Amino acid sequence: MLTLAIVKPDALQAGRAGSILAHLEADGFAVCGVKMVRLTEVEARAFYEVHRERPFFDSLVSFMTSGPCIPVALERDDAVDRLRTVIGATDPAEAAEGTVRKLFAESKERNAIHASDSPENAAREIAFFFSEAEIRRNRG
Ligand code: 3AN
Repeated sequence: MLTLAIVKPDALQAGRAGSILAHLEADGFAVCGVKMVRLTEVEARAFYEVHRERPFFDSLVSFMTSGPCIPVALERDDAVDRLRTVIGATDPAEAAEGTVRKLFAESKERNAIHASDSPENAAREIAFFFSEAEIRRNRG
C-alpha cells in the first residue's frame, strides 16, 4: 500500500530531509518515488484545497511556497495509518515522543512533514506529484 509524505520547506531548509527519510525507512517504509519541487501558489492552493475555508489557509500556502519541498511516495503495510502515527500530532508540542514532528518540527505550521490522511487522498496526492512511470513499486 502507498501513501504520500512531503518533507516541508522548514525541514529541508534546516538540513533535516535526510534524517526524516532515514527515520521513515527505519520504520519499514520503502521509498517508491521522490523529487524536489518548488510549489507555485496555484499548485499549493490546489494541493490544500480541502483546507481553503480554514483561517490558516493563506499562511499555509505562503509557507509551502516559501522554498523547495520533497514529495515522497512511500510503501508499507498499512501505510496511510502508520505514517500518520509515525509523524505525530499536527502541533509538535502535542506530538508523541519519537515522532517525526516531535523530533524535527518547529511549530503547528512549520511542522516538517505532510502525510496523506486517507487511502483516497493518498492516491490523489501521489498522482498530484508523480506520473505512473515515476513510481517504483517494491511490493505487490
Ligand atoms: P495534518 O498535517 O496533521 O494532517 P491538518 O490536515 O489539520 O494537519 O492541516 C494541514 C496543514 O495545515 C498542517 N500540516 C499545518 O502545516 C497547517 N495547519 C494546521 N493547523 C494549523 C494552524 N492552526 N495554524 C497554522 N497552520 C496550521
